[in-house]
Amino acid sequence: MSFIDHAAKEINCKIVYYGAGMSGKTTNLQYIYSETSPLVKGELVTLPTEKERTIYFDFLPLAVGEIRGYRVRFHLYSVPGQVFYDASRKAILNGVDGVIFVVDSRVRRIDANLESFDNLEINLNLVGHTMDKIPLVIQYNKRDAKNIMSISELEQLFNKQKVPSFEAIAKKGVGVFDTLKNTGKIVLKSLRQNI
Ligand SMILES: Nc1nc2c(ncn2[C@@H]2O[C@H](COP(=O)(O)OP(=O)(O)O)[C@@H](O)[C@H]2O)c(=O)[nH]1
Ligand SMILES: [Mg+2]
Repeated sequence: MSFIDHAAKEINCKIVYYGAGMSGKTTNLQYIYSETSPLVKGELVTLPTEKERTIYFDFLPLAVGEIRGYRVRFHLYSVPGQVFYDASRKAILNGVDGVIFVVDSRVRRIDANLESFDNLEINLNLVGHTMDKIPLVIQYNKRDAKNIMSISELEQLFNKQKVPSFEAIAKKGVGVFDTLKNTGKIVLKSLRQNI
C-alpha cells in the first residue's frame, strides 16, 4: 500500500524495477534521471560496486503531480539482480505499489530472466502480495542486441497474465518512459480507489 500522509497531504508510491542482473534496470533509472526536470526529481542514489553493478539498490524520487489536493511522489527503486543479494531484494519489495519486470531479451539470458521471475513471485508472496494482484508491467529490454528472442516467445514465457508489456532499448531511452508512464497509470488507478 502507498504511504498516504493525510496531515502533509502527500502520497508516496513505491515502484520497483525487478529483473536479472545486467538486464538494464539501472540504465532505465539513469535515463529517467537524465530526461527529467530538476524541479520534479530528487537525487539519483546509486550504489555500484567497482564492477558497476548495483549492490543494494538505486533510488530516484519523482514528483508526478496531484490527486485531490495530495502531492504524489513516485519512489523508483531497482534491485540487485545477482542471486546472492536475495535479502536486499526482499527488503526493497516491502511496501511495493508496482513492479516493472525488466527482461533481457538475449537468448543466452533466458534462464537468468526465468530465475528472476520465479524469485519475484516468491519474494512478493513473502511481503504479502501476489503476482496477479500487484500492478505489474513487463519491459523487454535490449531489443537492439544480437540473438534475441521474439516478442511472442517472450510473451509466452513471461506474460501468461497478459499485463501491459513494452519493448525497450534502455541504453538509448527507447521505451523507458512508455514503461514508466503505464506503470504509473495503473498504480494511480488503484490509489484513487483508496483515498
Ligand atoms: N545493447 C544494450 N545494452 C543495454 C541496454 N540497456 C542496458 N544495457 C547495458 O547492459 C548493462 C547492464 O545494465 P544495468 O542497467 O547496469 O543492469 P542492471 O543490473 O539491471 O541494473 C550495461 O552495460 C548497459 O549499458 C539496451 O537496451 N541494449
Ligand atoms: Mg543495477
